[in-house]
This record gives sequence, structure tokens and C-alpha cells, in this order.
Amino acid sequence: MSNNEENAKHNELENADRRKFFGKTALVGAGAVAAPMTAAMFASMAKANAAEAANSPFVHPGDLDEYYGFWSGGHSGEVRIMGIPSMRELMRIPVFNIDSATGWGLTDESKRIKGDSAHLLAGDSHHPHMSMTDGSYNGKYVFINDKANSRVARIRCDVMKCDKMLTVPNIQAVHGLRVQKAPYTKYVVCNGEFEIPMNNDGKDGMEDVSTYRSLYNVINAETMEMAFQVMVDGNLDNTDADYDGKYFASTCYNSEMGMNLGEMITAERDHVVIFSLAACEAALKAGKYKTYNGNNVPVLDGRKGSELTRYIPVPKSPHGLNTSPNGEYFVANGKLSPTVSIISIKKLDDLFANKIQPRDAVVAEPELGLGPLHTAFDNKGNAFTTLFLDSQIAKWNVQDAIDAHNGKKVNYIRQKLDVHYQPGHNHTSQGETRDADGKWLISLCKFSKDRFLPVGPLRPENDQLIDISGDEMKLVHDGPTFAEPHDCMIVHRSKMKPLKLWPRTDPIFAETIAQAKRDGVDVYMDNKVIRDGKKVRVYMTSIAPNYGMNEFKVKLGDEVTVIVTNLDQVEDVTHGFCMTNHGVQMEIGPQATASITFTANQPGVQWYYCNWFCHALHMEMRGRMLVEA
Ligand code: CUK
Ligand code: CUA
Repeated sequence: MSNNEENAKHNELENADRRKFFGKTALVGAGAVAAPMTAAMFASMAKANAAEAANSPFVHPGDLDEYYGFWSGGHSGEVRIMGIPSMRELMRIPVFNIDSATGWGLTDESKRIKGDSAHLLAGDSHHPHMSMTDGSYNGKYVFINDKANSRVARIRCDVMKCDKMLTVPNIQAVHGLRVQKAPYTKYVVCNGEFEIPMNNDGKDGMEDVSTYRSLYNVINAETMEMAFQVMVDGNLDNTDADYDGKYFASTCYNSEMGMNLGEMITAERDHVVIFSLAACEAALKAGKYKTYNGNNVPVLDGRKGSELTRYIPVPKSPHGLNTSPNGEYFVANGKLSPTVSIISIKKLDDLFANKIQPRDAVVAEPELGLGPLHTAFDNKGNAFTTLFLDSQIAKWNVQDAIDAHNGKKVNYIRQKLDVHYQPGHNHTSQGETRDADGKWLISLCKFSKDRFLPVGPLRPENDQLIDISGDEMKLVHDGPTFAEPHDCMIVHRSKMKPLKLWPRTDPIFAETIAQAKRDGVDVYMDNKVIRDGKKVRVYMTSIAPNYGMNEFKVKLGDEVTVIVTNLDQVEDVTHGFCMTNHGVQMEIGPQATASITFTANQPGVQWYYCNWFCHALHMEMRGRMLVEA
């Protein structure tokens, strides 16, 4: 069986099991049905089911989606998990934002993870991408950039929480982000978009822009530390990797190094920068780098003429950069040009050996329509490109486009589908991996205009689901979303192994438990108040519907840390801790330990309560803190 057949089988079995269960509950209510089903009714139901079997977006109540979708939350700073094809929002993962439900950004654990940027309350997430092994998703991590504060974060897919965050030095605005696809995700790569003076110390004023540079950033995926950076000519926009672990490619929209819009779009051509990973690693090993801005991150010189890079001229201001799942092509999307540039990855060895000229690597430049931004792929050699200005998706055949470029009379455009409205990214099911399966396409539309009930001047965006399993693209679902899913990725559920309970040894709260040990506290047994000068640590357990401690006393002005351990072993029983009038809220998942620190600045009795529904007596799950004046 192929992977896909296996997956389909697996889903069938799982859904059959679940239906059996739901079937029984349905029987209980059957007596209440007034009119018996007619043969015609059965026939029409059977017909509907047969039609659905092809590629149905309808997921029956109680049935599970076939795919997980990871959506960036744009300037909301979060990442969302969607079920595909139902387009049901399954979860939100706060990352660069603050979240009062889970306490992300408020708890001690999340502040430790956010590290040097824990004081920042906002972010702008664009590009979620999952770690891979041999060009397939491995279900381990999702990486996401923060354009607003030049950060990259990692989400652990077993618990679906952010576990690492890095502020990238020497740059401003991390934009395009991808992972090394093969042999495995050793590196996460991302673009520094805004060019800045090197060094950026304010000494040279704003007049001279000759020292302005953009850097390509290579991050160790496991440690989430900087591996190295590569200085380039021009700025950088989007990026992707090949399937051989050899090359990365990035688009550049401001090769002029202009400082305003007029200056940025004067040149007829910008470029795609190709990075040779082997050449970069060799330069790093040989110590051929400099450091800037007083930090010790190695910066390699990949400007024009360097052995680390090649610059391929393409029509001006390209945007998206996408690798075809057969590993053969990088596609740079024209944005201001109605074309995309197809770069043959096979020819890159010759390009680096100076056997061919940069433009020789471009094997076609098909015209698709106005405002091509991003391209996705199926498993049949077709590509789907968003046309921002035309509000369409163009389906085109890659080989036909290359043949047409070579003079053959073929129409490479297969179809143009109206989407609503102004699409940015699009994404096919598993389309950025070897396992592209040609089933679903998502169009992330920047505007919804008239597609939903009006909700005031601020409207939602519109994420559209398109069935691409047949010859024709079919729009099957509109999904309103909040600001602003730039990008998404879709992974088959068979690749994912999320946990049901927290491991007691989880690294996310290991430091909290280590502190408890230093205090002589066993967080799974003890309910204790430890005083440490002006600092007070309050350890308590929780089992629905009780905290292990119903009252404790502190003194006015104390710095209080409340550490709660959830002893419930039951899946889906999460407790909360909220100290009223203190802005203190957090989630404590089953078997997890979580802590939050605040100043006891109000004398008197202060109630704390559980703010995650957990039990019929959830309202009663509360206790008192006395703050002595
Ligand atoms: S970017 Cu938003 S539409 Cu940040 Cu990938 Cu192209
Ligand atoms: Cu515990 Cu609600």
C-alpha cells in the first residue's frame, strides 16, 4: 500500500469505530422519530454519501478531520490549528502574543521561554513550517517567525505549545521562513527583510546608506540558537529549500537598496539569491566570517562575487518562493510582474561551478495573471498560483510551461478560479513535502468584503477551501478568520502524535520543579508556603474540584509565586488559577505544573478561583489569600 492508501485505510477504520459508538447513541433516540424513513429517503441519502466519498469537505459530527492545518495568526501573534477539510478551528497556540486563557506571557514558564523578549507583548507571525525527515513532515516541531520583533519561535507538536524563542541579532524583521527538508531539519532558515546599517549604532546618521545590509539567517533547529548568518546584496523576502539538503533560495524585492517606495521599484530586475549550504558550512569552519554589533554570531559574506551564493536576475519585486514537491524547481513569484520564474535546481551545481550563466538556470517564465504572490503544487505536475490583483488562483502545468518556453505550442494554463478576495498565500495538502497528495488547496484571502454578515468596519479575512482532486478546482468552503493568516501548512493526521497528558518530566516546567526541590517540596504531594525574604512561594496541588490549599497568608508588598500542580489523570481536565483583581490567570493541564508571580499590593482577603471549567463544583473550586498590612 502507498502511504496515502495506508492513511485512507487508517482513517476509514478509525471513523468506522467512532461511528459504531455514535450509531448506538443514535439508536437510543430512534423511538422518537415520528415518520418512518421512506425508500426514496434512503436512496437520496445513499446518493449523497456516494457523492461525498469523492472529496468531501463535510465532516460529520463526531468524525475527525483527515488533516491538521497550522495557520499563522499574523499580527495577532499566534498560531492556530485547523481541521481540514472541515475548516473547524481546533486550537490556538499563543506565541508572540499574551493570552489570558492559558497565561502565555504571564506565567513564569512562558516568560522563561520568551527569554530576552518576555517584556514584548505583541508580534506578527507569518510563516508556520513543520520539521521534516527526508522531505516528509515528521510531526515534531512547527517553526514560526515574528516579523515585528525579529524573532523565531518553535512549537512542540506533542503538546502544541511554544517551547523555544530566539531574537535574531543583526537584523530587523524576520520575514520568509522555511526548514531544511533533507536529510532532516538540521537548520531553520529565515530572511532578514529590512536592511540596516552594519553596525547599527547610530553613529553614521541616516544620510549614508552604503553600509546597509540584509542577512540570511541559519538557526540550529534543535537548540534554537544562531548557527550563522550570510550577508547579501539587496534585501530578502521569502525563502525555501531544496529536497537534497544542498541549496536554499530567497527572493529579493529591493536590490536597489532604496529607502522609499519610489527608490525600491526603479530597477527592471531584482533577483533570487541561491545559498550553497556546503559552501557556507566550509566558510564557517575555515573561520571566514566577521561579527557585528558586539555579539559573537558569525556573519559570512555572501554578497555578489562570493562563492557562497549566486544571484539570478528575475523580473522586479518577486515575492513568494516555492519548491516543487518533485524537488526539481524553485518557483519565484513575480508580484509586480505577471510571471513566475522557474529555476531548475538540477542546474545549480553548474551555476556554482561557473559552467552556466545565472539566467541559464531559469527554464521558463510563464505569464499567469496580475499579482502572482505564492505557488502551491499537487502530485500531478500542476501548480496553483495566487493572483493578488486578479483575485484568482491560476492552475497551470509546470512541464507545459517549460515546453511553451522552448517554443512548443501548448497552453500551460489549466484553469483560473475566482477567489474572494485578494489571495496572499495558498497551500496544498502536504504540498511543500514529497508527499503532496493533490487533494486540497487553501486560499488565504486578505479580504472578505461581502462574503459574510457585516461586523462593523473591520471585517474578517476569508480562508477558502478548494477541492483540487479532479481536473477542475472547485471552491467548497468559505472560512472567516481573524487577522491575519499569511501562510499555513497542511499535514496528514497520521504524522501527528499529540499527547493526552503532560509528562511529569516535561522540560517546559522542569525549572519550576527544580526550584520546588530546592525548597524541599514535592509538588505532587505537598501544599506548602515557603518564605524566602520578601519572596513567597505557594505550592498547591489541584484535583477537581479542589485546590490542595484553601487559604494562605502573605504580607503586603511580598512577591508571591503560586505554583499549582494538576494531579488529575483524566484526559481533558484542565484547571486554572486566577487571583481576582491581580491580572493573574493561567492554565494547568492534566499532570502539569505551572506558576505565576505577582506582587501582593492590596491588603485584605483576596479570592482565587479555578477559571477553567473542570467539574460540576467548578464554581466552588476557590480559596483565599490574606494579605496582611
Ligand atoms: S508574506 Cu503575507 S502574503 Cu509574509 Cu509570506 Cu506573502
Ligand atoms: Cu478546576 Cu475549574
